[in-house]
Formats: sequence, C-alpha cells, structure tokens
Amino acid sequence: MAESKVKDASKGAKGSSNGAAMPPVNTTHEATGVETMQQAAIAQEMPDAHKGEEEANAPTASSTTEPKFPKETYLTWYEQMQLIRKFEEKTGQLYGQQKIKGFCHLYIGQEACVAGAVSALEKGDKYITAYRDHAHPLALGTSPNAVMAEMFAKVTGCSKGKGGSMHMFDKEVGFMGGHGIVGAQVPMGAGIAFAEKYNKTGKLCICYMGDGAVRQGALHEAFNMAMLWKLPVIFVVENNGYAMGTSVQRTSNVTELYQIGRGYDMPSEPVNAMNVEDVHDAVARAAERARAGEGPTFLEFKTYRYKGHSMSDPMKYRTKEELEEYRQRDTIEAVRHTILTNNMATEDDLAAIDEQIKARVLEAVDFAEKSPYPEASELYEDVYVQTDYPYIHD
Ligand SMILES: Cc1ncc(C[n+]2csc(CCOP(=O)(O)OP(=O)(O)O)c2C)c(N)n1
Ligand SMILES: [Mg+2]
Repeated sequence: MAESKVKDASKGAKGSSNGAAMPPVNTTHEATGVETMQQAAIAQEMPDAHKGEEEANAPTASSTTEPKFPKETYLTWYEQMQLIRKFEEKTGQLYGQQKIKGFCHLYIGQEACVAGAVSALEKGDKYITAYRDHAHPLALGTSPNAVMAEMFAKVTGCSKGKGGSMHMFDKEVGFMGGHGIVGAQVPMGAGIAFAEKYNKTGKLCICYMGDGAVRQGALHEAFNMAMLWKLPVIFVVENNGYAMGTSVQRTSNVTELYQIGRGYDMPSEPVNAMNVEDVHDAVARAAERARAGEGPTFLEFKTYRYKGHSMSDPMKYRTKEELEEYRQRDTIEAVRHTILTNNMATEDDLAAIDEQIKARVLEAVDFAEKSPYPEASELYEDVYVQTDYPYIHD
C-alpha cells in the first residue's frame, strides 16, 4: 500500500480510560493483520458478540475512578442516559399494551454511543441514524413529549405523527432523522456534510449506522466521495454484534469493522462504546479533524443492545451469559460509580434525578395519550418540499 497522506487518528487524544493513549490506526500500514495495542486491548475486552467463541475478560465500563471530565459532564451524561433508558423501558411496556404499534427498536445498552457524541459536538452539528432512533432526539433536547407522541402516531409528535418509532425528525436540534432502510442514511449523511462544507457553516454531520449496514454498497460509494471531497462527516458504526439475529461473524469476513475505512485511507478506529468517556474522546478527535478541513473519520463503537432487535425478537441467537457480561459493564452504572466515588453527588441526589426522570417520562405518556391524531388531510402535506410539485393535481 502506498504511503498514506491520512493524519494520525489519535491526534489530540487525551488518553483512554485504561490509561493508554490512542495509537495511530490508519497511517502507513500494510494489511499485516497485526493490531495496535489499543485495538488489541479493546478486542480483549469484548465478550462473545465481538470476539467469537473465546472467553471474554470484561472489566467494568469505567474502570478508572479518576475523573477525566468536570462534574457537570458526568451529571449530564447520567441524566441523559437515564432519561433514554427509562423512556425506552416505558416504551417497551407500552408496546406490550399495544398502545404503541408497528416496528419499534429500543436503544437500551447503547446509551453511551449518543451521550458521548453530544458532549463532544457543537450546537448546529447534524445527526442522522437508522431506525433505532429514539435516543438521539432525546439526548439532543427534543421534548420527550414529542418523541413519545410520535410513537403514538399523534399530531404533536416530532414528525407530526407520520413517522412513528423509526422516523423521528427534529431539525431544530440538528436531528436529520431515523431511517428505516438499512444503510440509506450513509450517503445522506455524506450529503448533509457536503451542504455544511458548501455553505461554509463550520458544522459537521455525524452519521450512525448498524453493523448490518456496513455491507451495503451505498456505504462504499459514500466513503469514497466523502474522502475525495474531504467532507466534514463522522461515520459511526454501532457494532452491537448483531443485525437482527445474525452475528457479525456470520456475515462479515472482516469482523473488526473499523478496518473497512482503510480501503479509503479514512482515519478509522475502534472505540469501547460501553464507556462514555471513550466515545466522547473519539468523537472529539474526529470533529477536530472534520472542522480543520481534513475530512471524514470512521469510528467503530463496540456496543451491545440488551433487548431484542425489535419488540418481536425471542433472542434465541445469543446466550443469557453473553447478555449478563455486558450488563456487568453497564455504561450508566459506570458513570454512577464515577460520580459517587468522586463525591460529585450523593446517592440521594441521584435518586432525586431518577425521580424527576420517571415523572418526565410519565408526563410524556400522558401528553401522547391526550394528543389528537393528525387530520386525514395531513396525508397530502410534507410529501414534497416543492409545494407546486408537477405531479400533484387535484
Ligand atoms: C435495505 C434493507 N434490507 C433489509 C432490511 C431489513 N432489516 C431491518 S433491520 C435489519 C438489521 C440491521 O441491523 P444493524 O444494521 O446491525 O442495526 P441494529 O438493528 O443492530 O441497530 C434488517 C436486515 C431493511 N430495513 N433495509
Ligand atoms: Mg447491529
């Protein structure tokens, strides 16, 4: 392989939670199969979903007790991630009661993937993701009322009740949608980044996808163009080990998915996404590069979903032990541990936050239940941006 012009993906690293600075991952390398120490360490930490049959050696998510960030950051993370989790738990219950219908995919377990990015990015940056999309607007500040009402297909929902669980949108907070077609948001994310560059806004787009999406052809076309035009985009694969019930090992010859970026000389790195601090650091580094005009980054967030793919998944493809190993490294528990051991707040303070969140979620349900459905005439609205679109005739 020719000498790469790509900058070191570790530039600006403050060090990860295990104390090791991020080494370069995509500089001048031959495809030797030899991992850097950081990559090897992350692979070591990953239970079965991420490392095949081997016994996992899984430390807690935030094994450090020395806080790397200010108290406010940990408290914000705690609040955001608890809101997401409690909201999702309630969503699951409501689905069981058939108050929420259609497809519905929960984010429980993956909360750090979004919380760590929001703390690392700026207002005005854009977010786009797949259909597992309730957490993004919640973390960005969309009212839980509007997210819950969308799930109930009510007109007060953030997509006016026309999108449902898989198609949340909130342009005000920079959330460019949940998308149901696997991988469809990858070229769209590049397109949004193109607009930011073209309009010289100084903003970027962070584009999330699942591990099932990296094998879509559109990803490869988008990666190529994004690199060629040095677009300010951060591509993130949330590798939760499975696409529906199919493990990464059964569908991909390359199981360390960040390596896919190498074919495009894209700075790429794996991230222990059970640790919100590591997510923040990796996204901050990628954002710095994007804003400096150096182009895209590909991050592989190693994460895990505690619930099934969707609400109708019996989860026969994985063991209870595997799930339990990830629960032991729970991201919210880790942040809680850091807060308590560093006297940033007391148990009572956190209990008070939990109570507020519980009340906030119940209020959202009440709001959704009491809201009206859209009028039938709404069917004809928001179909095309151009209101006089030539194919629409009375
Ligand atoms: C183009 C396309 N093919 C197939 C599907 C059906 N489908 C829905 S979700 C899914 C699995 C995707 O898994 P992954 O990308 O890992 O995301 P996760 O659900 O784990 O967040 C599939 C195959 C689809 N929606 N779109
Ligand atoms: Mg997946």
